[in-house]
Amino acid sequence: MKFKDKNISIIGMARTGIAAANFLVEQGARVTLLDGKSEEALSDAMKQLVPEVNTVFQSSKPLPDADLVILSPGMDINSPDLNDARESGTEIISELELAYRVGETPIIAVTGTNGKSTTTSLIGHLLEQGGKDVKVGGNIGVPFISLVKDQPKDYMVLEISSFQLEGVIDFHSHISVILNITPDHLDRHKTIERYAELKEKVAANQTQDDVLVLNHDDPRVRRIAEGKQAQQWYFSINEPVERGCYLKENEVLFKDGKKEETLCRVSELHQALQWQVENILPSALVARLAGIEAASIAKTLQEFKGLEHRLEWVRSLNGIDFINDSKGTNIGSLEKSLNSFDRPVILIAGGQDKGGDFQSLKSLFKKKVKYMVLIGEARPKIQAVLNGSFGYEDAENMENAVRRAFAQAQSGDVVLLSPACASFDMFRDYADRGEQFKGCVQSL
Ligand code: UMA
Repeated sequence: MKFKDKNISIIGMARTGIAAANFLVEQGARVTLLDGKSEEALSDAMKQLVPEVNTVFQSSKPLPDADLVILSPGMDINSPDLNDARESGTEIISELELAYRVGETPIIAVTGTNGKSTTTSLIGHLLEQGGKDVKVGGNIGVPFISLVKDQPKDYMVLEISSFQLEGVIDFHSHISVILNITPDHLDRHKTIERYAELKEKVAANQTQDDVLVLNHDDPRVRRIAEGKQAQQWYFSINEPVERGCYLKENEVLFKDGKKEETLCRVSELHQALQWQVENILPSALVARLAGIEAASIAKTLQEFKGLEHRLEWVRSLNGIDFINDSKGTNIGSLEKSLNSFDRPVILIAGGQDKGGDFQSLKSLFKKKVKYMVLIGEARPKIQAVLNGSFGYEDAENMENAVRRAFAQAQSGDVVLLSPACASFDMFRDYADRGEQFKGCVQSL
């Protein structure tokens, strides 16, 4: 056991840190789990730990005797708390790297700014329904390390974030998918260039036996192909590609360089998926490359209903559709969601700002949005962009936001919660925000 008797400091006592700590104790390591929060605030989290884990509160500084430091995604690798460990040459890795070093099953890694969760789930589902033995996890909510004990035969399908990629060294996936790159998490990564570099790391260690799936329509993603050894496949909603999946009128087509094959018709899909064709293309492509038959892909796609909190239809009332897109936490996501509708939108947006540039959405707002209800800390920033040119009002909680949006809507309109911000100023997380929205909509 390579971790036996090693002193390991893990930062972050939430899902990732707890799973990593319990795993490493089982491997015979001496584990210290640290968190900046107080013991009182973490009392529930502590109940999930095996007794051998040593805990330290109100500190994110690894112990001086650590042989290895493991970071939860929420811990910035550039934090000054890691300076001593860095200076003493202690290895600092993310939980993603740790789990990679332990696991043996080939990995399918999905990253990008938007659509990761839908694509990851859909790939997992397509593979499973096609007869493969897979597990699905990562940033989607199930730490990778919690999956390695009982490994599937065929694939680990992982959603990967830029936070997790900060701390990888050897991480290698058999199939890497990069969906899109638009500004996000700039409060942590500072520049879009740094953010894009991190996303690119998902393909850095791939060899010619591996596969790299890229979005042909996104110039930032297309550039990643340069100098990569992996076999390159593309997806596009705009034009045919030689090797990959693309949209032609109503059909999703697969081409392997020679012949074309129809995988599904968009009109036969669930409404939520019709709004997300961009995610269907890479999912179907990966499934096909993993050996799943076209007929099986078509059948599974027709049955898939999309994910909760991602363009999720909640209810129709007086001809108004209410859509929960709480998982949309950045500008690119809001842009995609607004473009899904050809009906007037009453938009509920705002929350904790992540450094997004709302100015870039101004012309899209004019085209698509009839009225806006603003929530959360980002309100002044969004108001400054709207600059009185646009109908909007503030709401101090979700109930008021939903009531105000409903009051402005008419039959044929869409009330869309797509915040383009993080949720933590008003809610536990995006799921809590989405649940509250749905609850308020149901009680109208
Ligand atoms: N902490 C410190 N010191 C710090 C920073 C954080 O002690 O400097 C502590 C906090 O006090 C807290 C803990 O770390 O107690 C939180 O760690 P965490 O945020 O990594 O929480 P986890 O529950 O382990 O969730 C993480 C991912 N969180 C983030 O990336 C912020 C989850 O992604 C992921 O689902 C989970 O691991 C399992 O893999 C969430 C997310 O928002 C959904 N991801 C971002 C996104 O999708 O945009 C990247």
